Amino acid sequence: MKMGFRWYGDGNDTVSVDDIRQIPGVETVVWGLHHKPAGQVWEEHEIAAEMARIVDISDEAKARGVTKHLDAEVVESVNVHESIKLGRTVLGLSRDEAIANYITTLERLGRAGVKVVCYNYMPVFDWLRTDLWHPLPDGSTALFYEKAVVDAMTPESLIANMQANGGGLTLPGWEPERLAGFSELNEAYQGVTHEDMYRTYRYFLDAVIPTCEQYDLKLGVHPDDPPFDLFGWPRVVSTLHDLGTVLSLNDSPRHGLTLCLGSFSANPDQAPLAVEAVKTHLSRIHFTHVRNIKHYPNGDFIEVGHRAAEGNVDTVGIMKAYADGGYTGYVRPDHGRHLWTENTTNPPRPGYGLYDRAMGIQYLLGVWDTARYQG
Ligand code: DNO
Repeated sequence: MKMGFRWYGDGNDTVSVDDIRQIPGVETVVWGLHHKPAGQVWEEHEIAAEMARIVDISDEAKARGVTKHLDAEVVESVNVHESIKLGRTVLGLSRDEAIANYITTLERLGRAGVKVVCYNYMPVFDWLRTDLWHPLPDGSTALFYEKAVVDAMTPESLIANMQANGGGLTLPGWEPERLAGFSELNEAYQGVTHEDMYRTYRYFLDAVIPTCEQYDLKLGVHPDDPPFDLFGWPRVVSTLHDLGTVLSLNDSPRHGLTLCLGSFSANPDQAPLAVEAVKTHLSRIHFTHVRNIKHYPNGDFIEVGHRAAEGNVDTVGIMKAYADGGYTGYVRPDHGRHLWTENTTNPPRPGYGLYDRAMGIQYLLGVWDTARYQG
């Protein structure tokens, strides 16, 4: 198992690579080119420059005696263009052009030494919360999903809300280019069924998996967040059953999961199945996000610290299942709360504060080490 930490890049994150290096146990920086719209090819020089920022130790750090190297083997995410999910030309790009561009990006990432590429297959937009800075009594803040707000809102008002909440930083999955084409997309998704989405998904996998075989790359799909349909658009990577269906679309071991147990568990019916999801699909889990959320009876949920007792996700059972199964993929903590000085002087990217994720890692590694030690 290799522990990672997500980083959005210089000038795009309040955390630095040197901060990440200080966290015990972290070996991998999970990165992306966040300015690239879905469908566009990633340039070789951009890939090389970003990877160098992660892997290289600055002269100043070298002078301090730093020797710990971080690697850049995991990319999150290379976003899938809507034309691929819809199976037709949309936003000015045809499905086959978008797939050709995706393949070029995969080839370049593979040649540069990347091992795992995370992506999602959600229609129109990525993750969704109603309050990115929900205050908790102890002074911390956290991402919050209020069901009644979503039920009462139009997709347009939700978009405006997420953009206003981003603290000036573009949120991944909520890129202006993606949202600019919103009406066209909304129209294009009318009448699209879950079966249609699985059909286009199989077509996509059949096209890209040979490149993964060639370049020793693994693809990991991230579950829908939240894991249920929104505004009538079909989400197909939501439940334990869906994970089985998705994996059956292509038998190559290169096609696997980025199993985010927080997203998966946002559905209260599925949360108790999180450990089973790990055990069932262990050999196809290339990357995993382990975090905790707390459900409220009215359908709301809030993100909490990683400790199992804080919420409804059995983070102990999950890490033990990985350890007992001899998991060799990548792990990262996820979200948690915004704490301490972060909330007042240096607001992080929503869900990506330094402290709760760093503490979360120590908790996850504690369970892992204990399970491995006890054999
Ligand atoms: C949110 C993240 C997602 C995730 C993508 C993967 O914080 O978990 O944006 O990176 O869905 O494609």
